[in-house]
Amino acid sequence: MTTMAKARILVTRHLPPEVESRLDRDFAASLNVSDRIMSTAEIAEKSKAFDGLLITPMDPCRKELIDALPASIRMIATFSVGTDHIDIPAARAKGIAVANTPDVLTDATADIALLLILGAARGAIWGDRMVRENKWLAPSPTFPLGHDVSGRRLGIYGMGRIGQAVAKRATAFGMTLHYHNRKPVTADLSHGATYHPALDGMLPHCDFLSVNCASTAETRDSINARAIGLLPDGAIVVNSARGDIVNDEALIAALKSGKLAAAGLDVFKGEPSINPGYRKFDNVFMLPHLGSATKNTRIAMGMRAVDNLAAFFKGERPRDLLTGA
Ligand code: 8YV
Repeated sequence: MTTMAKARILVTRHLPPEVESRLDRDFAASLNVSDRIMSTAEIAEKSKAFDGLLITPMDPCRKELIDALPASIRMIATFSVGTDHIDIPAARAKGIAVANTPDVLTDATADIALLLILGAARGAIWGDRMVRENKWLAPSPTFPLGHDVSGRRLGIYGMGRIGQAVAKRATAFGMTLHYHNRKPVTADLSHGATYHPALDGMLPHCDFLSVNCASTAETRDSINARAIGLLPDGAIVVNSARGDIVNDEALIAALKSGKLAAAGLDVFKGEPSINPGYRKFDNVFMLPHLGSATKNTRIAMGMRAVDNLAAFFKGERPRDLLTGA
């Protein structure tokens, strides 16, 4: 009987212990328990001794890195649903398989989108600050006041799995739903939301705008000054997708002018070094990219990435293959 050599996997970041144990058991894995950030050059250099990479969105896998990868690397599994950090056409051209981790983080991320909506509208930041900093001195019927969520209109930009899960939750708050997506989704998945084939057509209907699309050449910078200008006065923008879909300067200007009543942001262009302009606003509810950040979700993401690696190195088609025919 011959024993197949275990596939050699370079794991770029520290993953949940359950996931690392499995990687250790089933692969010849190089773990990064100290969570040291590796440069692109270091990943390329180290890759010479490996068959596959398990990366995260913090490890940009642009054409430069893909082109520098040795022929031994046959698969890149990312610990994320988002794939904007990977040049998929370059990987495909080089015959490298790519897979992501959809589904398992849908609920956790949609929960965060609702947290952003509620936190931004109801004053989670200024409210917390009043109590924490002992500024809650004279309770008043007229101060402070937030904004209603129930009965208001929510526009969902991107009606994929996460957008649909946001829609499902928002119905429980009595929100009227609108969505923009490249294609309409079936009635059972849209939760009664009205479809808008163009983003511009949806924006005037959004008391709240929730960004839930992928970051692509088409969506990047699409929530810019022009788009924000199409929102009703006093609208609230929340983003739990990718920071670069929103133009920071335009959003900050709209918060400053009062065009927007508030914002809720879990993701930022260039994170973790964010546009410092956001820090000035008490009506901007911010989180450090917590969309998928629950223990169980992160374990499930890791297991899904490992499932994809296991299938590929067994000669099977990984469930979440993005480079297939
Ligand atoms: C990150 C995400 O993967 O799935 C995505 O696209 O942005 C997140 O879930 C996570 O923060 C990386 O550790």
